[in-house]
Amino acid sequence: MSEKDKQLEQYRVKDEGKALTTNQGLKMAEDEFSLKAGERGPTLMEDFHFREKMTHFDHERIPERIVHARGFAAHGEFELYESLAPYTKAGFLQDPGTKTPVFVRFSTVAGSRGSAETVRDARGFATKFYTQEGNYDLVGNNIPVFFIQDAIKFPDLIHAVKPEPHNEMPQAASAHDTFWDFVANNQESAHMVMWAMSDRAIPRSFRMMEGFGVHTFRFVNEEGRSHFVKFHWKPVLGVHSLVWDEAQKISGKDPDFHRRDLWEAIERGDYPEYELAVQLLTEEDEFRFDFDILDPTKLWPEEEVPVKRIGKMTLNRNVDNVFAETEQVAFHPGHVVPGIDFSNDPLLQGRLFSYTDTQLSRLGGSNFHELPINRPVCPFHNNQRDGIARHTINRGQVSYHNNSLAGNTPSTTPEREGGYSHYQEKIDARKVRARSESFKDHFSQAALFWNSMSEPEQQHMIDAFSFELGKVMSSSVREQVVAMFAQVSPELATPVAERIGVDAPPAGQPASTKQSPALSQANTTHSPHGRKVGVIAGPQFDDAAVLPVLDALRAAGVQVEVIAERLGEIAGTGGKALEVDHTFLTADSVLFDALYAAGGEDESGKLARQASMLLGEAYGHCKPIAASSSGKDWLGPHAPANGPGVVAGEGGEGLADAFKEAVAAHRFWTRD
Ligand code: HDE
Repeated sequence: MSEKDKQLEQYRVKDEGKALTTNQGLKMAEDEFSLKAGERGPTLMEDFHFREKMTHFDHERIPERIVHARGFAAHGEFELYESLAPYTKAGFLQDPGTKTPVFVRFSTVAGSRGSAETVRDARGFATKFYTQEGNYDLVGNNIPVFFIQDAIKFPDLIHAVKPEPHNEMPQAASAHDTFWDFVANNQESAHMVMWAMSDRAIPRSFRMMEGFGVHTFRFVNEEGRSHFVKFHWKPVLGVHSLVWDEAQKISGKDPDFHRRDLWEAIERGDYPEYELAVQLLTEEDEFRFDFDILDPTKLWPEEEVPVKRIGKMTLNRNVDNVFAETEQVAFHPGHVVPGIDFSNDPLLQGRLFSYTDTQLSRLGGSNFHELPINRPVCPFHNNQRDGIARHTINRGQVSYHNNSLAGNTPSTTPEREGGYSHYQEKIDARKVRARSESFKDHFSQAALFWNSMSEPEQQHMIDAFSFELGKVMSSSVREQVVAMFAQVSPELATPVAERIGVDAPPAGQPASTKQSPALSQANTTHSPHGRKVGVIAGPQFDDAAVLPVLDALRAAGVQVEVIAERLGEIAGTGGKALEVDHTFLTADSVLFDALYAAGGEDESGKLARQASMLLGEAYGHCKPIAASSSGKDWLGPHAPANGPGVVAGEGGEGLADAFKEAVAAHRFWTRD
């Protein structure tokens, strides 16, 4: 049990098997009928039980987060690989092997709390490290840059992307006029829009996306020397995505697709893992680049500033209660520990105000740090008092500093003994409302991203821009957007213009010819581990051919689920049985990474047709397909046996090996 888990244990309650009481502990003899004047008469004011139960219910909801309302979280631990002492004095980054409890919340940004999860959007990736020196929050996204350069524009951005105020449409989508009007008139958004229109914005799984701290932060070591640092989370399973048509269909078939995937992986012990990595720059390097390192619309190309992997986070426990933990957790980029400090990135500076402020209304007051999920695992003492729902019972007479009555305690801690002290950066400046000249190149890195994409990734982006702008009613906005992205690359803007009824932009040059191969998902880790394969079968399937394939898949970390005409068991020709997980009513090709047509008898005369429909859609989404025995008959014009990524054979180990390889490849884009 981690230290955080032990702390949470004090607050856990099991109601099962207990007597039902009021909140005052009174056992009740009746809980179904309110107290009435006669069996058919009006309810009485006196009914304290009814009033208490109903009042509590009436107040069950709290305001959802202004952004990132839809989220899902899990507990885990972070283990350090190597000491970062040369760069930072942060206690949890000193000794290799140190384990720190963590709580991580993943989220979409734009949708409301009940919205679908596979929408096109950035994903939040917020981590709370419960360190011995206090909580450290790394509140990041799965995209390394942001739409705007200055926090004062955040309300404008969010107003533009949220449902339009006059009709509250569309939900959890950027494909509408106000978002694209904002983009065209705030051109600093160009780089992040490129990411948002890429496959990164439709992740296959929370387990398969990167996380980024986005801003430049500071590490400060024991000698007071500072380095600039960018934080990355690298998923061990690699970075993988859905395709857009599939993502939209999943929104209907399973709006909980991402949380289900995370929940199930943790429940079956296949714990999601991410490596924490840092990019480091010395103070002297600050002006070495063709971009400003304080500009949050810029990344540090991994080929120019190496990414150093410093530890691994493992998510190994689901929450006990989503409201108490996931909903009430309060992240804040200003929750730092000694050795971690801020840069002057104007976006970060504004965030340092917003996060505490928003909790005051969301969590109802200033004592949200006392909620079990938010409490540090180390002691905390100060002279803050009172407020709504105060839990702590501070004893004694003194609640001010300086004092003599309590020996001037609680006392401050000198920096050399671990007290937090801000990095003493020298500032010599005028007070101005302005943007630095060095922040004004909005297109070079947008072009870098485009140039770094593989061909299928570029095609997906053209499709995404065409979809989103296809939903924009204003032709003026569509024209402005095309003109803007023509400055990134005409290769992108011209085909989009054609599809959305806008004149092609004048021929021009891309804003940059640079590439960063690390940005392409084509270069990520590929493994069958973590994938979900649907096995379509009927009674009298060839068990000698099929079962070894399923065993081999499971041994490679693949989740295997059987789809048949009805639930229960189906027996194979050799008498071995398969437990059915889904019928054709509850399964759909979009819920699987790959399908295996395992064959069997078509008792109803509908099996072959239903199987072919699933296989045809999986083929259309470029997914791996295997077929053996009579399952091969279910292939056809929509999923041809000789198509790329289709392995049709006799079953057994030969088929298993070829299919595992296909599952690892994830998609076969040449079908497109
Ligand atoms: Fe946030 N952001 N944000 N944000 N953000 C919130 O805080 C804000 C930004 C991020 O799972 C809010 O508690 C401003 C960048 C995540 O609970 C709010 C600006 C990045 C989460 C807020 C930004 C993020 C939030 C809403 C521009 C990536 C969810 C509820 C200056 C580095 C955390 C809340 C969770 C949540 C403000 C920009 C990440 C309103 C003002 C850049 C992952 O305070």
